[in-house]
Amino acid sequence: MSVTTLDINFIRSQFPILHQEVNGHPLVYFDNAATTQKPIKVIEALGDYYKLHNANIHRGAHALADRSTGFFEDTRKSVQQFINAKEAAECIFTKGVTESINLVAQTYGKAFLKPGDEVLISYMEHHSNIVPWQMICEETGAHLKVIPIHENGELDLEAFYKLLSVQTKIVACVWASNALGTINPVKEIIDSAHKVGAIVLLDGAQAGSHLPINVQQLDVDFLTLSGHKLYGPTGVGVLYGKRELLDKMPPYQGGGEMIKEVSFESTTYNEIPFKFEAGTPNIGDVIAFKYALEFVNGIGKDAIIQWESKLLNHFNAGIREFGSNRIKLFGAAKEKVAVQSFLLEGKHPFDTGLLLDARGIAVRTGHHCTQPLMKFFGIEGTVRASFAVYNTMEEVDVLLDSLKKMVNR
Ligand code: C6P
Repeated sequence: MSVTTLDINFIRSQFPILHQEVNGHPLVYFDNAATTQKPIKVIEALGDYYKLHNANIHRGAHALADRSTGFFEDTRKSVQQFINAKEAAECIFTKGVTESINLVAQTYGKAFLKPGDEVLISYMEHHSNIVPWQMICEETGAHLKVIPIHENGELDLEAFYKLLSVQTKIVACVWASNALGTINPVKEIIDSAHKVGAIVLLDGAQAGSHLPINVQQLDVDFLTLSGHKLYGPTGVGVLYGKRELLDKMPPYQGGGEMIKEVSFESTTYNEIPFKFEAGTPNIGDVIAFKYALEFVNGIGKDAIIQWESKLLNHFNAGIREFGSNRIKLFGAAKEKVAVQSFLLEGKHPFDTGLLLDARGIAVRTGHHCTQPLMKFFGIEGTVRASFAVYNTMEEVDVLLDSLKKMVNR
């Protein structure tokens, strides 16, 4: 589908939540980087699971258990196709990106990092891609190194190459920044890291719903996704890992499902992906997640990114047009997903957020879980508008109009 054939009204009709008033105004939902809204098929699939199929998976010898197991594993196959993994077994279900990164840090990191090794992250990471590495570096004696960025929000690649060395064992980098929108040159990062023998983990939280994903072509070692930022339910995430790495990693948690044989003397572990899925998983939400992937596939990532870029460009052009120097934009990378951070001069971001909320406009305010990045810009936080495929130009105009009134006040 191309943008010219994108039927936004039809797309919006699939999202019941969008058709309501907030504070006396039609809801304008621009907090999509925090979580996207869910299409009706996802909501219905979750309801149907509890109404019709509910059973624990991979265990029971009865029809409901069989059915639930089948649906659960169908989603795994959909994820495999969505990211073009070689095998479905390389796709592990987690709670979200946060858990996926912690899993890698606490298993791969714990097993393979030694004192003096280095883990490279960037200045624009979300706390979820900072703190787990800090924790494991402290435990193993490895060092955490940080790739600086430029004022426009792009990664300083020259500095990256200077930091990269044979000591580098892991490069953990955000694919698309949640605070600035910057799309990082991940293929270049992966290829360079591999040349020094390092593995690469990509934080795909903001890439999942916007960018085409092909893990084999990227040759990425680990990729993390959150279902709820991808039109799916909360509590579902994905950790993709290459089989050769997952096979040699110790398990994350012990319990049911992740074992082959247990005795009081010793335990043997299950194959991937089950080795990393201890206990009863979030069955219903995983099953419903398949319909979110179908929603995205039905439109196509190319059409999504084209439409969202139009929304972003319209917003930025509108800001420039009202010619005020009382609004400052953060994040001017050449390659961006549809996320725009800004500040109104003299106004705390939270106050701007409240004023917008009074007009029915939902944006996020604050540090966006990127405190080191905010420190780099010398600010406490920003107001962030983040767009999704169901947003319209008219909605962007509503935001622009509200901001215009605020700056001219
Ligand atoms: N960012 C935002 O409003 P979880 O919470 O595990 O699904 O995702 C964590 C996470 C990791 N990396 C990036 C780049 C992210 O954007 C997020 C979540 C939300 O920006 C909530 S802080």
